[in-house]
Amino acid sequence: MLELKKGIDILSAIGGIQNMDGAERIFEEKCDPENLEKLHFIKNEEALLKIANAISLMTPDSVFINTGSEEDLQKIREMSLTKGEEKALAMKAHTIHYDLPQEQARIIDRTYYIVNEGEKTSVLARKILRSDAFQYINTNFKGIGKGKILLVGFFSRGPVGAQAAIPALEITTSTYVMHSANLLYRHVYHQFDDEAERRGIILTNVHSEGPNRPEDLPNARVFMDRSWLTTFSMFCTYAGNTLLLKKGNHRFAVDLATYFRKEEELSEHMFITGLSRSDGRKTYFAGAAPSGCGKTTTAMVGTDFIGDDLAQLWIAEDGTLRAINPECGIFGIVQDVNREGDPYLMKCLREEGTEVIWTNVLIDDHGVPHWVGNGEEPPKKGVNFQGEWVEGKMDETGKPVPLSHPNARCTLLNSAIGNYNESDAEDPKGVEIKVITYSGRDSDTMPPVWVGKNSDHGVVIGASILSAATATEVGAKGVRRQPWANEPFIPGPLADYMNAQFVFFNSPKLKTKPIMAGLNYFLTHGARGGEGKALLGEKRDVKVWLGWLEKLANNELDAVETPIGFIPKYEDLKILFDGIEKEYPKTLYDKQFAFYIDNMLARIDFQEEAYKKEENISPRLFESYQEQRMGLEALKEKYGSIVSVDQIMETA
Ligand code: SPV
Ligand code: MN
Repeated sequence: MLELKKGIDILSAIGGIQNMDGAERIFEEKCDPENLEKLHFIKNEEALLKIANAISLMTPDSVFINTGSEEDLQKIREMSLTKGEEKALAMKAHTIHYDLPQEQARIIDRTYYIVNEGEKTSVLARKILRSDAFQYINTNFKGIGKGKILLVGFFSRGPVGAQAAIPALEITTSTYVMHSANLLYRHVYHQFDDEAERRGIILTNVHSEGPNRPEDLPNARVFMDRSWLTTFSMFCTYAGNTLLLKKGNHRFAVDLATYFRKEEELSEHMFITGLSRSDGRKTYFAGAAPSGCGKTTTAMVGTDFIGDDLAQLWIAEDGTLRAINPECGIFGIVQDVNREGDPYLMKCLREEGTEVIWTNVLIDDHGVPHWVGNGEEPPKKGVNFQGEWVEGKMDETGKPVPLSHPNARCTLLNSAIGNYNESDAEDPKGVEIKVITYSGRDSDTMPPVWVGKNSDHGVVIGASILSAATATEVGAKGVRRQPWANEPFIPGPLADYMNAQFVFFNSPKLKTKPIMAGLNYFLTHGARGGEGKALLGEKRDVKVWLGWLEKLANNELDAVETPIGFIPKYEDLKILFDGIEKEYPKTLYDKQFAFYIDNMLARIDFQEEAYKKEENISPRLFESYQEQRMGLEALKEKYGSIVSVDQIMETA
């Protein structure tokens, strides 16, 4: 069990400021009159002490208070250009920021939870004892802000007043990090005191890039103090390592939901998007996918886009499942974003009118960004994440350097995106979620879409996500388990998190239960009797899978019952494919939905074995696996190891 405020508060212990007099003294020393006045508007003492101690710890030359006013936002844009963390591009309001070549993703080998003696964490996570973290921060972080301006911003993770929204401080010497926060999070400087009071907690994030040289990267650390809801990040710039309002605070939100709001809230690595029909019916989805597996793309398929990365879910008074996006912008992967698949994003990226921070893409001689898979003619040279680039450039190991890094991203406001439903996204009551999806990068086993038979089944779909490594983590390799696609962000034991999922989705308080589905866009021809790694599906098919789920959630069609859950009938998909003007031959359906029973059984064995190694995993998981296994074995006995949907229907 997690305990808050346990052990020493490292920030205040090293900062050394214990009371408001001390805080005021350091504010007066480091703030000019204008910034001092801005700071004086904030009355919450916990926040002020955190800020004072961050100043004392990092000893910057001065402090800039970011109120979120247009003037302050503009100041930060200008500071970033002057300092050189960003450069202006040809398009108005577009800039480029480069992370060090060796820091193009989350540095999971240098990311730790700070724990107290005896505290359990996820077996997949790294942890560091509080006393060791204290030493590290005291040695490496103290004085890191010398010669720099420290920026302080007041944000909310979610619309003001939403039950799941949490106020958070971003304290950083990096203008790029603060500029990104300005686009990704809601400023609540004016409501900060009230929100802190209402929620009873605040989250604190302290970062400095330091000298930002490759030689400092081995010393880079991301520390998350679970007990004091404070993050520390040093010697790095990639937003996933530094803008800890995002994944750092998401990890705290997972803890808070799991240990303090069980049966009330969940905190998920999910997009939120809706489908509206011409008759006014609107159905919202929340969907999990591991980083770099098409979450943004799926979210953009909706007519009512709300968010592409994170969702805070809760059971409302009326028994519905509600969700908010803690963010208000996207930090999206640009690789393979093109006119055909992502028209809304392309408009933001290629036409004037949107503020965009680009990272780690190629900039040509005309100040225009380019990236892999954009469907345009690529330039022959430019500057990218590894410096000067020419076509055919090799790295030191003789591997070709791609035009842009596969984890290169663009940061922009959701309100710039054509299908964003801003009024629903800003509603503190959240949107009602009727469909939950879980997906991974699975080349050979699961069909494009299937739906759990009940809540337990649904939870097990989430628990069983499996995915190939992507470029979003430095050094990641191979295929691995990705429970709920949230595993990199679950601080405590997986058993606790899983238990909270079972309790939440089976709760009698949840009167309108969502359907819970698996999605897989990554089946290959090779895995279905053909040749090679080419995918059986295309990006535009996502509309069909979501469309089918929309109809199912609204009780408009029946599905085929199978041991793994419900799958679509060919005729229903055919109609939906007609809707996107695509041929959908029965032969393709047969390939996509045939059961390759041995693969499915091997998958169950693999998951079961892994979960058996962990303590206290709910028996519900094993019961569900066993039930699926028995059903699959019965099919195999009757039809052999490859079973068509027609055969499955015959059995039913
Ligand atoms: C992800 O990798 O899941 C992201 C980007 O959304 S990061 O900020 O690195 O987490
Ligand atoms: Mn993510």
